[in-house]
Amino acid sequence: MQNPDLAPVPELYVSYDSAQKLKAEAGSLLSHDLTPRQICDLELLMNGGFHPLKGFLGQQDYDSVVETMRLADGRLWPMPITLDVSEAFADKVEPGQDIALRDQEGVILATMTVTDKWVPDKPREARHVFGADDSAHPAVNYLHNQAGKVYLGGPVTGIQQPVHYDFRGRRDTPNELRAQFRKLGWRKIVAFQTRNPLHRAHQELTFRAAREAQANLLIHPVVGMTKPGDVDHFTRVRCYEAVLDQYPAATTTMSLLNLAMRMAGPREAIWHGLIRKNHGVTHFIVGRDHAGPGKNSEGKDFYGPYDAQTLFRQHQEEMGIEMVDFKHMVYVQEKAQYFPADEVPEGATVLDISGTELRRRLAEGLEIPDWFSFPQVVSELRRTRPPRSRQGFTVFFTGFSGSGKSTIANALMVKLMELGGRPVTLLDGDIVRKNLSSELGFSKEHRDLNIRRIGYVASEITKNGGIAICAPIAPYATTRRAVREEIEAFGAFLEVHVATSIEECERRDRKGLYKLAREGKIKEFTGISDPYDVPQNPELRLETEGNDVDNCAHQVLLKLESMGLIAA
Ligand code: PPS
Repeated sequence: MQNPDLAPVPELYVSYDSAQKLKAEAGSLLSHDLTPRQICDLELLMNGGFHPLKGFLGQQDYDSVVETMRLADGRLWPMPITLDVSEAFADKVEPGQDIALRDQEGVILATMTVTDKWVPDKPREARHVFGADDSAHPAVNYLHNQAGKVYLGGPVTGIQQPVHYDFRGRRDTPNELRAQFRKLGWRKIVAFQTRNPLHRAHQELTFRAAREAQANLLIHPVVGMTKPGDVDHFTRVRCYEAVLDQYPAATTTMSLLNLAMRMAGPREAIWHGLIRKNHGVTHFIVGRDHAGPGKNSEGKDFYGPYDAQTLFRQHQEEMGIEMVDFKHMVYVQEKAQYFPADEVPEGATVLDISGTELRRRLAEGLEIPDWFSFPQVVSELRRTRPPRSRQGFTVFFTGFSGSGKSTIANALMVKLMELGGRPVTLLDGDIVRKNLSSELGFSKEHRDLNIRRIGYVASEITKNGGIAICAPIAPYATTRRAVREEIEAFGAFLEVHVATSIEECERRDRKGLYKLAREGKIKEFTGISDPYDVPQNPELRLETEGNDVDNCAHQVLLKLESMGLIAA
């Protein structure tokens, strides 16, 4: 497959003059503040990365994409690109109306003529697009717990690109890449998609792919949104830059793609292929478990390791981009060389380090061998991920009022301060309600907001190498999970369920609140007249009945030690 013309792909931007005019007029339009994921989607819609889409999907296209991987007119498009909004916002919009789409600073990026407004069947979307309505899948979790309840669809008029202050020289629109390929005379280009740092196996794989396809190589990492818990893109780009020296400059280039991944495995592979086709690429590498989301809630993989290759193969002709497929690459000791797993010489010694093992070695400050990665990459990763005993972390106590959370949290704080080495902050339920959340009550909405605030502060503390100890009731599992995700981007999260029964808490009734709750004088009281989701898999469950405070705090210390977070 060759790319004979590399003619520009259609963009959705208007001319500079029209953009100025539109910007001025848009002052009077209803504004939607885009979420980070919507900004990524909008950027690729406007710059042609999502060609042939002309805007956020309308209902007919959405239904068709969800069920058949095709737009209503039959063209292949596997991913619903939708503008989700809150019910409150949707109530203000009627089909036919123009709205302004703004970034988080309020800068107008585009306008959209709303043609459709509907409430999607999210479980159906989850089942069709992601294979299961299982919130262990990051995109399903996003769909149910982050995305708004209503979708708006309609064509977009692009005013300006989202602004990026980082790695500007490394970001290219589809047409910029096409122009670059045209200028260099590159006709066959194989793209490598990645959301991970490049190690030696990846280098070998990309070399082989370029050789096999007799093509130039585009390293095309995703820097928009990837899987929660991934290495942040700043670190990754520094790693890529370090490895780029190992590639022949005349045949290889790197460009950053501001895509928000969905981790949809096979469907995502097709989507990635179409996006690369729009960037002027002719060949696309699909390896093992492409865009895999990890394990489902039963501990099984969502997709088979080569499902993405199978689906891609079925559609590559129609897509106009050819797959270069690879088996998992492993290191063969005797040959001091990488091989695809199915080409390993018989009887040879195979070495491999999985992603989980690499994270463990980084976390524990253990050796990462030269055959596995490049010294510059390892040192970048070590700078970002120091051993766990030097990282920040959060201990998050949850349980009923009067369960003993605050008392144990206080004891733990003192013990950690005695150990020294890291600053410790206690975000106790009552303290937070006094200082951060004084205006909030106990409705679900207010409790969620309260916990989100605690999560935000704890994540900042964790990011900066400190210890945050939180001790709110935090009755909702989905909110606790959201906080966990926010914090795990920077360090460990230890959920401790203080499992004192409601009967015991009521019997103790230290603050006299249970009595008032029973009398109906306090409404929405957790455990009496309001729900509490018992944590299913906390890192630690503390039974306080018959266990003194010192012992409970000590159990937390032992857990922290076993996780490598404090020195033994
Ligand atoms: S939440 O749900 O996590 O936002 O709750 P939290 O911020 O931890 O606040 C709990 C403390 O507020 C007191 N209180 C109530 N708790 C539960 N339900 C109702 N309706 C309520 N009204 C007041 C109670 O003393 C809690 O303190 P702790 O430290 O948990 O005993």
